[in-house]
Amino acid sequence: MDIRYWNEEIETADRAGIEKVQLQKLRVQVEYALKTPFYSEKLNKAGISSADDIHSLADLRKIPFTVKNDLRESYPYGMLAVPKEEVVRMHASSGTTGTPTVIYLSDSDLKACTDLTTRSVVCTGGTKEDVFQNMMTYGLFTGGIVLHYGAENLGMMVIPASSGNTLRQFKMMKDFGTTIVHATPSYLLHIHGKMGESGVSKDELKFKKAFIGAEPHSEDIRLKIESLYGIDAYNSYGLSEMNGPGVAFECIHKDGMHVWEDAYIMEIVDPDTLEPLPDGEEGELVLTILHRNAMPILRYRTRDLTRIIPGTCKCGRLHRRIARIKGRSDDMLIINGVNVFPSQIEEVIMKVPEVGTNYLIVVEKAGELDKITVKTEISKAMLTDDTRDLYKLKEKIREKLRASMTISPQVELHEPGMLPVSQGKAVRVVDERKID
Ligand code: DLL
Repeated sequence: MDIRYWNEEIETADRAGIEKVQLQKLRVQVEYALKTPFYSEKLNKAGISSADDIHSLADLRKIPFTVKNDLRESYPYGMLAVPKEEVVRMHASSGTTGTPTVIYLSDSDLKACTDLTTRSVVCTGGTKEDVFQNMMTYGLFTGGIVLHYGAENLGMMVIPASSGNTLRQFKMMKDFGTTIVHATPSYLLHIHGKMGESGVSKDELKFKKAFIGAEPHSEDIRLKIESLYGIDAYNSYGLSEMNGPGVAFECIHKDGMHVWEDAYIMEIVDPDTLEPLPDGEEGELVLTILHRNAMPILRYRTRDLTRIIPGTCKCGRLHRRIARIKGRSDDMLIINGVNVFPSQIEEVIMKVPEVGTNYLIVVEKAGELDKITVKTEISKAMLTDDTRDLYKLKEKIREKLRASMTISPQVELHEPGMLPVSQGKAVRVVDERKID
């Protein structure tokens, strides 16, 4: 197989080379972090008042962890390390319209981020001759625009299709000769069922590769996508706090995702004790971004569970690989690529006076897509045989959920006392999807 690099020197650097770059960059990030009220307090408490307090990579462990809530509490500009005029881009995590987690990039941050997504595309064998149809959502989400920039930087023709409008997706694929698609795995599977309706047949497409990510999926899902379309599908991992896609990507060997270690320091920790785990053991991924001058984030608890794959990859890159994400150490649900916390749902429904005290969130597969149902008891006062009132209430709850999250769940109303009550800790979520 033909191995190509985007930046051969750094991609094939040995451990000592990678660690040297990491230390240099970490020290710069600490200097930037100290300019923010949030980190200056945190770092000073930990005995770090300048980059000179970071002598080796082992000193990283002196730095306290950062969590999602820290970003929320610093909203909107509490973690900004440069004057606002130096910011050229912002993004927010998918999902909530409550207080979002927002990130900011300076011009040099954006260039570094784009370089990583170009590198990611190249490591799957993508070239400037490819036509790239980006079916990830644009908007505040990183999925669309961040990979868009990377593909464009390589010189590919980019079709900023975004998600939705399935029949047009196939028409564009046919008309423009799309060779690579970027989408969530559930969306790619979902649209396959509509190909017939679009009047386009597989033989009319030049489709060769897909980048799939933004949500957990199993090896079986990848194989299914590959065989349905007759393509290669590459797993892509990232999170908005760390610039979105381009944190870790599979290369042509599809044997785990290379974490770009000149750009991120990764640690795998025990989610309970937060102690580091050796390579090969599964734990929570903690990431420090190494080029984010506008908004440094140090030792971020991703909550994603994975392990480092021991050994080196045949592609020659020594950036270590992580296994596909096994789950999360918190209760965040990912519904068709959109992040949803059960607490957000609770907050919305409990503000509706007609709603009783017990509720249950059920997540399952409906065809290839995820389906979420919010089952809620109604209050005694609401008990009625008038189906119109119940219908109106259902619609009201649904509308409120839709307005506060970017998903539209099914709503089911139940009589008081009809939903199961657990003996111990309340079970609020039943997730019937399986990821192996
Ligand atoms: O999902 C960024 C992204 C966009 C990644 C496009 C890949 C492709 P967020 O909305 O902040 O950002 O969601 C991040 O999604 O912490 C994981 O739990 C989950 N996730 C992302 N990629 C994968 C993957 C984007 N390949 C959260 N496998 C992360 C499993 C994934 N889970």
